[in-house]
Amino acid sequence: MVKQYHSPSRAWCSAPSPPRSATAPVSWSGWCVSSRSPSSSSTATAFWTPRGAKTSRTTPPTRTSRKTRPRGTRTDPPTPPRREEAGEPGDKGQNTGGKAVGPGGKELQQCPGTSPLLLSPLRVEFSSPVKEELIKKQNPALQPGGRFRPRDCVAQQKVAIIIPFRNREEHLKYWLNYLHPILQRQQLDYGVYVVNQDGEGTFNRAKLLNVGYAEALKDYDYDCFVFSDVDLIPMDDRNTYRCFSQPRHLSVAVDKFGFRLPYAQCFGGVSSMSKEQFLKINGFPNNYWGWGGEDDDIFKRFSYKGMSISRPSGEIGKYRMIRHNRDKNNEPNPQRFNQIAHTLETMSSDGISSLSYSLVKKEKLDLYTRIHVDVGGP
Ligand SMILES: [Mn+2]
Repeated sequence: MVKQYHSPSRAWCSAPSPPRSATAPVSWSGWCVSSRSPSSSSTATAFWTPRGAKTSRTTPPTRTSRKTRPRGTRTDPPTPPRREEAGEPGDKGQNTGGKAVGPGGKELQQCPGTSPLLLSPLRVEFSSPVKEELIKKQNPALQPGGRFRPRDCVAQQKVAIIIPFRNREEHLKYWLNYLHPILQRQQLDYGVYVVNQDGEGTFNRAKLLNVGYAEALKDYDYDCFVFSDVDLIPMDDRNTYRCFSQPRHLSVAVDKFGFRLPYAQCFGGVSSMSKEQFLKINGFPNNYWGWGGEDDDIFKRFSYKGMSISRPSGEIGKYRMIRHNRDKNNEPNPQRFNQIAHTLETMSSDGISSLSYSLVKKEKLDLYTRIHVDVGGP
């Protein structure tokens, strides 16, 4: 089958970020690329330069060397992102449930809006693979299924982290190794769900996310959902994996895109939303088969329902992406432009309300809950 386009916007997106290593060329399989029609891509602009010191509320000690900082070349940050690093009134998903009792039989207080355990910028690298045994040893507080809750306070939110997955075991180990300590420092009551699409059929990221939402809720009364690609690691633990008064896009400054937002409507990579926000848009579309478009559909769902997207600053929202080649059976979906054009008409009928799948297996492993699902085909 001949692909109709090698979209110009894909090339446009690659421009700001020259390959960092001299290893095999990386094919473009990242999100936030080429899903929009070529005609609209010319309006895409970077939001800000990552350097903006005034974008963060505090100036914590920097652990990464100055040399690793990206060079911001743009000086046109016309649309500053909303900043809600410390909790704000009206945040959704407050954990106001029953009284919890701590180790000494004392009643626990709610955790503070900003965790005192945060380390700020972190060193992230993918040079040496990690062993699962070591990750377990380094995270002794984890409960079966990759669950955790703070020992000394009641977490503000109950967060399910959902990862769509197939054949990326090495990436998953990096993710678990980096994220578990971060999420614990963020004092979240959380669980990690890896949703594996069984079989060799065309990949369907958004449907896997819907499945993760549904299956996580069978385990626990989660009120916040973070949807993350397996190859994205945050470089600053102030980028909290929790929910806000608006749906949030967390991966705003990825190394692969030159630490900049590829375009203003970008919603790919890592995002968070409360249960209420998710239900307001009827969850995610189930019929985006193959690569691309589903994240733009989700963005449009939120705007049609009158919600705006919140984002951390470009400094706090930095990420590293694990380099990889394009996956098999995840070719660009040629129908995506047409599909995105009809989100308004389809969103009420296609979503969590119409989700159907067959659960093959659900395993509570030491570091995460693994869901095996047959999502069918186009
Ligand atoms: Mn990727």
